[in-house]
Amino acid sequence: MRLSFLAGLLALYSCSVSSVTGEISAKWSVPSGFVSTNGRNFELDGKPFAFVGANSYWLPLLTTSDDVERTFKTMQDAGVKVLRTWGFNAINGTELPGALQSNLTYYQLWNSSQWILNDGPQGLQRLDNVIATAEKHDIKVIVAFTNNGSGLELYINWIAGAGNTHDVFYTNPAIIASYQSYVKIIVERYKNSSAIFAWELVNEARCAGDILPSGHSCVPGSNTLKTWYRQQSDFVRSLDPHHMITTGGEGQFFMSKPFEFWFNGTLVSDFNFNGEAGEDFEGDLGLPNIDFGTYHMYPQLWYPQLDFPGSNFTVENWGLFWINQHINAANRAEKPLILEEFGVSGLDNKSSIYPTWVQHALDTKHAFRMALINSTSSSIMPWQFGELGLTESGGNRLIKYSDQIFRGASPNDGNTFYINQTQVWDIFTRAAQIQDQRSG
Ligand SMILES: *[C@@H]1O[C@H](CO)[C@@H](O)[C@H](O)[C@H]1NC(C)=O
Ligand SMILES: *[C@@H]1O[C@H](CO)[C@@H](O)[C@H](O)[C@H]1NC(C)=O
Ligand SMILES: *[C@@H]1O[C@H](CO)[C@@H](O)[C@H](O)[C@H]1NC(C)=O
Ligand SMILES: *[C@@H]1O[C@H](CO)[C@@H](O)[C@H](O)[C@H]1NC(C)=O
Ligand SMILES: *[C@@H]1O[C@H](CO)[C@@H](O)[C@H](O)[C@H]1NC(C)=O
Ligand SMILES: *[C@@H]1O[C@H](CO)[C@@H](O)[C@H](O)[C@H]1NC(C)=O
Ligand SMILES: *[C@@H]1O[C@H](CO)[C@@H](O)[C@H](O)[C@H]1NC(C)=O
Ligand SMILES: *[C@@H]1O[C@H](CO)[C@@H](O)[C@H](O)[C@H]1NC(C)=O
Ligand SMILES: *[C@@H]1O[C@H](CO)[C@@H](O)[C@H](O)[C@H]1NC(C)=O
Ligand SMILES: CC(=O)N[C@H]1CO[C@H](CO)[C@@H](O)[C@@H]1O
Repeated sequence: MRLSFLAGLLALYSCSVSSVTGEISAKWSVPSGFVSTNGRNFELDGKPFAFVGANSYWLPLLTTSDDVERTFKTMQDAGVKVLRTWGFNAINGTELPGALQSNLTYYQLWNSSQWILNDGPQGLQRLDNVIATAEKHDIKVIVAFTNNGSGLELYINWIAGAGNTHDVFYTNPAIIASYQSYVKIIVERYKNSSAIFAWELVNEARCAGDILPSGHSCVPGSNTLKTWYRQQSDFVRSLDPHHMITTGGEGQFFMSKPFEFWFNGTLVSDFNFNGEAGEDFEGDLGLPNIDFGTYHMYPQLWYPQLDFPGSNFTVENWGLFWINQHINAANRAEKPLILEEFGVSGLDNKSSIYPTWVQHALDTKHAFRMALINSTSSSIMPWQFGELGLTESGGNRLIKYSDQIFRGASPNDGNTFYINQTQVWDIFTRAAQIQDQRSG
């Protein structure tokens, strides 16, 4: 069933329909300045909204408002319209002394099965500043509620205790209640703000974590993640009728005939298509309160064996194939799509591979059901946006979880690109101009 024709008639009314269940979730009169969906497109104040976005998880960790301001100015000048950042920063009680000393941002402090909220100047007030500065620069923000590893496993360790598997996060009622009490605080804090683009349930959910393994009940076909996505998206919708909601998933499929690839003379079942990771991209996208699809793309990391003789695809071609699979699925679901994270390491790899990926993602004509159609395109958010000239603490304060600010440059995990790397920078600023011309 499809009702997208209605949305064209009623500019203030947008609705999405799950073809799987036939359930209807109508978002009545989205307030002005709020981004919503209209069929396969995003829409802002009744006009199409296509964009190039930025990922900068470290923005709320900065301690200096000038550095936040400076970063948003660079983004705005580059044509960035949407920022994705973390709405979580949880620490262990044992980490508190170091956090206080280094001015590390933290929102949740775990020292028992009940975390303590920090909404002070070193806590949520830093996220407030990021959202307010985004608004000033006409940039919308995607806010994620927790993270696959670091964030989610604190809930498991403190509530369910040691010896549990990663997937109890999705099923343990006390963990779900604790997660929801945090989500409620964040959503209610910013629910009136047009600077929020969308809520994101978790970054990169999988059955297994980086530390804890998966249990026996999170398997292909168990719908563990889909059930959780449904519960949590319904919960967020009950708190906030207007902002969009998405999963934050990497976009793995659960296909009845999963793709395989040749490796060293053997055909290998591909975890991105066989449901083993936990997601079911098409099924999840069909949920009534999942407004658009997200997918991530790191073929270089996911298939290190690609450099091995006897594999039958390249990093670049695998990316084009992955983009195609998601565009086709989003066309079937009649929902918009964001390539929400992607990256390769090395400047040469970036400047040779990104142009083809970006062009393919942004393309609005695709072969679909044997015909060339006006397709959903895929807005893009490369991982990750870099800023130079930061002033903070002499520019070398340790940032939690991974990287450092080095000589004023924001954290560089190998995928970061900066304005001084013009060959890469220009790929995205040109793409931003194309997206801008398609927007109202
Ligand atoms: C954590 O709990 C212990 C024992 O309950 C207490 O002594 C300690 O002060 C707490 N630490 C923090 C950071 O709240
Ligand atoms: C932490 O912030 C305070 C107040 O802004 C400042 O005086 C102090 O130097 C900062 N400490 C570090 C380690 O950056
Ligand atoms: C947090 O602190 C507890 C108690 O000190 C410890 O057992 C646990 O490994 C720490 N880390 C995480 C991720 O829970
Ligand atoms: C949000 O808007 C509603 C209706 O205008 C108002 O009652 C409420 O106080 C606002 N909440 C915040 C947090 O600004
Ligand atoms: C690699 O080979 C497998 C098995 O023949 C095939 O299913 C798959 O599509 C191939 N991949 C590419 C990118 O050509
Ligand atoms: C490839 O296959 C050969 C022969 O079976 C084996 O000796 C070799 O270890 C394999 N290489 C890898 C990287 O799996
Ligand atoms: C470029 O990509 C190739 C193929 O994945 C990889 O082997 C190489 O290390 C990359 N270069 C850099 C500088 O990261
Ligand atoms: C496809 O888009 C073009 C340009 O926006 C428009 O003229 C054409 O009517 C559309 N075709 C269909 C089948 O919607
Ligand atoms: C650009 O800035 C980064 C970060 O400071 C630095 O590592 C790099 O050498 C600079 N120049 C180029 C061309 O990448
Ligand atoms: C499985 C998975 O998605 N792992 C990611 C979890 O998040 C960390 C960053 O916190 C990434 O490095 C992992 O790749």
